[in-house]
Amino acid sequence: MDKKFKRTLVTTALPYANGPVHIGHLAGVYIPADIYTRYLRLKGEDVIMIGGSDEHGVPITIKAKNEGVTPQDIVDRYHKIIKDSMEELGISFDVYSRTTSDIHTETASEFFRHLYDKGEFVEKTSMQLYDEKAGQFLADRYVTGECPHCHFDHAYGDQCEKCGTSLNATDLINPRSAITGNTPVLRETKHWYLPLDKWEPALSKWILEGHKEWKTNVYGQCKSWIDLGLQPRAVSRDLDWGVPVPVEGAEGKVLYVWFDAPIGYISNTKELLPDSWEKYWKDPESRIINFIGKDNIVFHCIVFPAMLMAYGDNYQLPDNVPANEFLNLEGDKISTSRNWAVWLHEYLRDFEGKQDVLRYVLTANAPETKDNDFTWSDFQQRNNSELVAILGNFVNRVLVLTHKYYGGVVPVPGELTDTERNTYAELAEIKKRLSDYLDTFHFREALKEAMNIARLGNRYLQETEPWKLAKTDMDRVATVMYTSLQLCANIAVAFEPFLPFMSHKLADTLHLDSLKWENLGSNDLVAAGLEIGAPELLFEKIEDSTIQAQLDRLARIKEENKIKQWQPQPVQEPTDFDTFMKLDIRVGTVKECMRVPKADKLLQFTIDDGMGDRTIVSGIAKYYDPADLVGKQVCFIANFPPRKLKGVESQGMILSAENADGSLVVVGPTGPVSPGSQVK
Ligand code: B3M
Ligand code: ZN
Repeated sequence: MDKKFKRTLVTTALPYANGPVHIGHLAGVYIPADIYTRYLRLKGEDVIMIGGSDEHGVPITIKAKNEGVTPQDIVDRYHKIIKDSMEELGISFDVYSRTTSDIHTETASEFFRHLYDKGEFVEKTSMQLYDEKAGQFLADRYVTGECPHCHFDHAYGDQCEKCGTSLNATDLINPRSAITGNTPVLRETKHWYLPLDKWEPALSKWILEGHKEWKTNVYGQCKSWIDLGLQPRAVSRDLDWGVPVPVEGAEGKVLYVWFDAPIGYISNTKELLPDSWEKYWKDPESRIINFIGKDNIVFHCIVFPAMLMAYGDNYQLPDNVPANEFLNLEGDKISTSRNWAVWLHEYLRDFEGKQDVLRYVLTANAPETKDNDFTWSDFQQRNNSELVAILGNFVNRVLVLTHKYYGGVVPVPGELTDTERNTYAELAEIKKRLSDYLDTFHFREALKEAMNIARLGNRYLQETEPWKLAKTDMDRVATVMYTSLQLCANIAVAFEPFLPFMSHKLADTLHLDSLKWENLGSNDLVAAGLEIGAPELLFEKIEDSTIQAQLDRLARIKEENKIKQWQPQPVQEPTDFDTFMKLDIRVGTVKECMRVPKADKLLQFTIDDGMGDRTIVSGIAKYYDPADLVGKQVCFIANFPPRKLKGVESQGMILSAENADGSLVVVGPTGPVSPGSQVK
């Protein structure tokens, strides 16, 4: 870092309170921000991390409508789940607030009013989509239709999720109202626009010339936006949920959610530090880091900075915006509406006490430079062969041996040999790389370096073999155990940003009173003569059955989604009665039913068709227990030519209906019928 800052404000994207948070949010935003903040705290820097729920916007009102409750009910419910679950995961916010708070409403209103009074907005009357049946304007996600760029049929009025283009609702081809399904009409309405074009030269200079060090994905997106030319953007909406536009004659209008949400960073800082919040925002010796996901880049790098420049009053622009790409789940895009996610609050319930495992896996797999995939088998493998086998194993061996040889008291070391000197030299190298990676937001690589301390420890034990030395040279054992305990203490320090639960547990066992980054690399963190705590396992193996339960859950969700998305087949070409009459459909009673050997799909029926016994083979074995069908009446086609299936001659075809999930249900009369009756 070229410039030394006095303090840092870490902001985290405000999650929409229309659902709980999932692993995608965590890997993209909250875990990296928490690692970074904890690291700065360990360095003794002045840093605060702020967050809160984004409680405005159309998705929340749509959800409320669907459930027949108020938007406030929705955000109250999810704000609590989000706040509690993040706290339980150890995301160490200094404040986690919400955009329905009074302080936010005031701050956002004042911000708008200030720009309004300064003449920073352009007022424009335009034609907007209006749903006559619902009696309201349709903003953003209230409209769906065809994307004018990629022609995806389910684009939203603010963005096409297929090609990522940001849209205006009126750009959509064949727009439909999300409330009533009606085709909306155009109606005139007035809104306030922020003229981004005015700020284009300043933004271009600030980012394209001034921040070449930003991540390439972030810099690249900003560049293509600026190259395309910036347009004025509406900052108000015709809605009844949000911060009211604080201007006379603006009844029924609220601030656009993306106008008020980033101001939430300011209100949250105010809430935390009512008297000193300004120094984090306005002192050039402070810096602001925005942790976000890639879909939020334009708002944080273009729109909000333009708002801050327009406001003036020394507001600082972010120093860095280390946005991440997306995390997929088992190969598919995470989706709140399709329930395709691992939800944090459910993880915490299913994997009690395993916060660090999730933090570890999501950091090791963070989508820093490209989209990445979370799979449960990778989760298990990283736990079992990295956390248990490398990290937990090293620490456990050291603690157990210290208790075995010294009754848990740290021994006085003898002369150091080259082995110790090389080990400490390597530790110093690791610290340097680890710090560099953390300073530059490369958290995956940083985590690998932290793990290298445990690897170093295992190698050291392997080389010195204290369990063999114990038979001949207890002086040497003292040096080895002393050195190994120092490595354990270094692990407690190095892992604090990543795995705080493990780190603090280990620090307790070793009675380290405070963890400081400057202590990393030291060879005297645990003093000789100190009695350490009893060895406790830091990690435990995760069994196949636990993983299978998660995979089963996902398989069930896939099935449910298939059923939800199921639509009846279109009706076939017209036909006539004569064609129908050519099919001889009859009712028969099942006398016997059994599985066909070596054919897992087939059942063999003996049917009483009124004239005698008829054998029919049918591919429904997956859906029925044969015994359940005996005595039932079924419909079958009687005049198909016989054909052989797995060696059995089938004299007809039993009719069944295909369900949404693909399962088959046999069709029969609703009341008793004489066997052999015709179906007409
Ligand atoms: N709520 C969008 C999101 O969750 C939005 C972020 C606001 S940050 C000021 O993707
Ligand atoms: Zn598109």
